[in-house]
Amino acid sequence: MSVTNHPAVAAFVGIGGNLGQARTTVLAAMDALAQLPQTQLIASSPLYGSAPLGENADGPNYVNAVAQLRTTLSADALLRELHRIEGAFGRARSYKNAPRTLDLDILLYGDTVCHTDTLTLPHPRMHERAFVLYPLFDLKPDISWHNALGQRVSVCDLKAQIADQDISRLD
Ligand code: PH2
Ligand code: MG
Ligand code: MG
Repeated sequence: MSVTNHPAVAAFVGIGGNLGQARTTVLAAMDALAQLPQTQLIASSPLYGSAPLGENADGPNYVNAVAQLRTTLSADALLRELHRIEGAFGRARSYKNAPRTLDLDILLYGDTVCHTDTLTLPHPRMHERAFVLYPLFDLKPDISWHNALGQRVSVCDLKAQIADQDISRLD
């Protein structure tokens, strides 16, 4: 791994899984994030359980959490590392929203707004998902970012809008 002079940014990573021992996997994924080069794990959210959400989404309930990182990896390098960790936990890629052992998504990477073939930032669906917004709120209740329309949105306002989604905090 080459050392870069990329400035340190705060990155938030969504963690989820619904196959196998999902709770154990999510906790192990936190440890794997803490081991990443050029990266510190700043905070990890509580765990949440919820039914699979989205088109074709099925299988057992998900376990989800969010990790806050400080990293000098570029967003692309971080994404590569996340894919590597997913692979180490047996992640297979079949159809969109297929059940999975481990999903690691970059939600926010500093203030970066981008849309490429491989990465869209902020995560294009995070604003509508309780399983992202609840743990993100736990970590940083005052966080806000720009959505795809360039409007500033806050986790606090968004969380109020998705209050109808069924989600429970796991202990
Ligand atoms: N991830 C998906 C699709 N649906 N539902 C829940 N509850 N949690 C997830 O992490 C999740 C999902 C695709 O990444
Ligand atoms: Mg995902
Ligand atoms: Mg993913």
